[in-house]
Amino acid sequence: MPKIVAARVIVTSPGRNFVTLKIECDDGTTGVGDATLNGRELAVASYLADHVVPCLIGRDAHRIEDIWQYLYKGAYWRRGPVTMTAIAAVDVALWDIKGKIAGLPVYQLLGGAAREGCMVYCHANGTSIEDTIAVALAERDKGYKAIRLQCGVPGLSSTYGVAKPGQRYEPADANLPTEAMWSTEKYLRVVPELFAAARDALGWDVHLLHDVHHRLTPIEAGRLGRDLEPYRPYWIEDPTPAENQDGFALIRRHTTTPIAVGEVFNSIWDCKTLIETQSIDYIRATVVHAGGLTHLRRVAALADLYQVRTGCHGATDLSPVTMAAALHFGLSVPNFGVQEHMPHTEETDAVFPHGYSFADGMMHPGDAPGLGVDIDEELAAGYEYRRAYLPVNRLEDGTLFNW
Ligand code: GCO
Ligand code: MG
Repeated sequence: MPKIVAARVIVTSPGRNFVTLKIECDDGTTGVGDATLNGRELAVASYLADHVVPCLIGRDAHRIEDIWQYLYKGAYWRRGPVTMTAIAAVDVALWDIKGKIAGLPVYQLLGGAAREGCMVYCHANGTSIEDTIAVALAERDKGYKAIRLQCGVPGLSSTYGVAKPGQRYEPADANLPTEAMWSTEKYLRVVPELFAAARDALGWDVHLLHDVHHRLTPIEAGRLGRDLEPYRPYWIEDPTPAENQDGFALIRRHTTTPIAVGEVFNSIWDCKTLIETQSIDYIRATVVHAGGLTHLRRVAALADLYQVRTGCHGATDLSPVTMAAALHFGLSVPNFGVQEHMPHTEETDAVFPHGYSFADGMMHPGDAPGLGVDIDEELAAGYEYRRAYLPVNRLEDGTLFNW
């Protein structure tokens, strides 16, 4: 048996913060898992280093399910983003180790390729509709078959999903949270105009997506979904906060626009009602925040019973280790829908050398044994952690609102 002899938590900031767990076995085999929880990184680093790593030493790295159950049930305190991100890091590192020992890419261990590649969607954003469409046209020329559209809202100085001029979109951009302003009325006017302009410019052969980022009430979301129906969006994402899951049934009563949700979910219990009541079409829970490959495959299996497809979160705050894991997952599950793809910076890519690739709108994890991704610890050591928060959002009268 490959015995776990060491596990290190590596915090690095090549342009943004990432937490990585590296597990080492007595035969020299190593595996990596992403443990990044945007804006709360050190909480997971401590959970791992102080509470999980001591329990791993001496265990058989092949017993992935047993270790998963040990960390989940054995902690007594179940679920929650910090716990489930820490468990995910261990789980993914163990799959990496198992693949390396077997001499097979992880997707082969998960049942093999169920398709040729994973369709990915990219981001097109701009302060105006025109700028957003120009970016979307350029992204389509790169081969993307699915594009997420976000534009500035006239009357609001900034909004979710729109980069500052000349920069890439990076939400966790400040030492203390910056404050943005929100108006649902102004927002609801601009999105249908954006989609109308996009269909005029891009035609009908590309999937168009949009992220509402938890900002509407269910009835407002129903209205947006209905207003967008003529433009046939692939989905609207996070139309309303998902704590009250009954709200999604209300959205369903008013629109046939497909609904995606789940990037902040961390277990199958967050997904269960929404899936079983067929209130959603795509589940966006991710490998890193929902307990790793072992648990996300369980979510996918439940979703498959109800024809709900996957659409995993893949923003730049999820490291290349998660991207690799997501592609092994996406290639192998029967009910894959689409995978989010926000390319990382060159600095990040250099710290995490990887074998996954993009061609013709699809991504493939590559065929190296294991995940096909690693962390260059020497390079990582040169990038010191710096605190970085997501913004907060207020209504125009100052009321704190959903970011
Ligand atoms: C997305 C997400 C991100 C999140 C970010 C938070 O759909 O990609 O909504 O933009 O805001 O990952 O850390
Ligand atoms: Mg989102």
